[in-house]
Amino acid sequence: MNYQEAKKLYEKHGINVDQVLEDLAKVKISLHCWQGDDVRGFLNRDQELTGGISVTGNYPGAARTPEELRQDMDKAFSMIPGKHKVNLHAIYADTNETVSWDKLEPKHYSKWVDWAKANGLGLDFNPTCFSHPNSDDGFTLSHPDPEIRKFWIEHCKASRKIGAYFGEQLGQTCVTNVWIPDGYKDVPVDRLAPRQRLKASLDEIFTEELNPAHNLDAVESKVFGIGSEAYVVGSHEFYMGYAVQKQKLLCLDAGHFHPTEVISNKLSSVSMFAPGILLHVSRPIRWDSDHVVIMDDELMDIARELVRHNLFDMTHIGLDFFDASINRVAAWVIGARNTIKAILRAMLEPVELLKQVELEKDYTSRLALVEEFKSYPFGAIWDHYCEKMGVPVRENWLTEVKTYEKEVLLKRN
Ligand code: RNT
Ligand code: ZN
Repeated sequence: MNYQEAKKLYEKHGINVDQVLEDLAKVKISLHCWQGDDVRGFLNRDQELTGGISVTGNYPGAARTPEELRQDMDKAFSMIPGKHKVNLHAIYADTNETVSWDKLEPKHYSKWVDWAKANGLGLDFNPTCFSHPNSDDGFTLSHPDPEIRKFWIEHCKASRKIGAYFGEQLGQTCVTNVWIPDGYKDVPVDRLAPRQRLKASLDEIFTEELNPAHNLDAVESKVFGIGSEAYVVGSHEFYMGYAVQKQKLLCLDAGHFHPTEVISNKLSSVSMFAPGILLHVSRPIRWDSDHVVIMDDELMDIARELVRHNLFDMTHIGLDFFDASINRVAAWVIGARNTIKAILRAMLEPVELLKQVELEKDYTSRLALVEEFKSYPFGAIWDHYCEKMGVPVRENWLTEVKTYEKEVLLKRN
């Protein structure tokens, strides 16, 4: 089916396809830089990845320098429709200086800002509270030692300032997201004290008011990590409470809940009480495995929630996965294209009609229509959108990735 025919089918249900494509072009995805080099960063390249997260695979071609990482992201963006953002971690500082992580400054990231400006990109930020000797025993902001705690508090304060600098320089709000790995491998006796320390640390980090047009703070929970199987200090309840009380953005990572618990079912509730939401769109397989995002039911349900309740103004959409077993540029392209495609699919559903039949208790029609719409020709609209936005249509991008692999990536090893 061609675009015009597909468009007509949707228009029969009152869906304005031109408007949908205009709205879709405004949706920004924050592309996580850490997919490009297996979460290594540049500050301390010899340090192994810690924090209870893990990257598997040894596909050739990982970026080794900031220049290579930016080159790879440029390539990925040339295959993703729309203007987006890049999500940096503190370990991705672009500097020759040896600088302690509690002393990081905006200047250490100025080359990222130059690049973002030149490419019309926004930037988001994350303090890196792992892969460092001061996090070796599994605790950072909730550490019992005030000296260690202080180090991480200063690192997070520095990170917020870097975020504000991004926002101010780029004229686009930066979301600075705090995630820490703190927790116990085995059943703790005192579950309260670490949480009290974490709260006190966060309070100190957030003391300085920053212009919300430049920087917004987010906090990210988790249910368990490798080495923190029994207890995670920053649990969902902890951060849900914190975000509501302190009016911070709540980050929902799709891999951070029990296997049958989904973040799509949390968005409506969180939207009522938190001032904003940060999404880490990811794909857990059996655990928080951070697989590349595919077009599965949960991705569709996340997209549907955003569309049906029009949560786009309050929700910042970021990706969070790391797969080193496939071409890393392809991983970005697949995950980002799927996320955008899922949002398009959700925008092409007859939301008003569906809400109406539900209200009328016509659950037969609800089920029938939702199921029929699953095979409506969104692919034809998607192809048209890609073409209009000047990016490869369908799997044509794969040829470009293969060429890039041969000409650039394979020469790195
Ligand atoms: C870890 C969290 C966190 C990290 C990144 C690298 O479980 O999901 O968001 O993936 O900060
Ligand atoms: Zn995450």
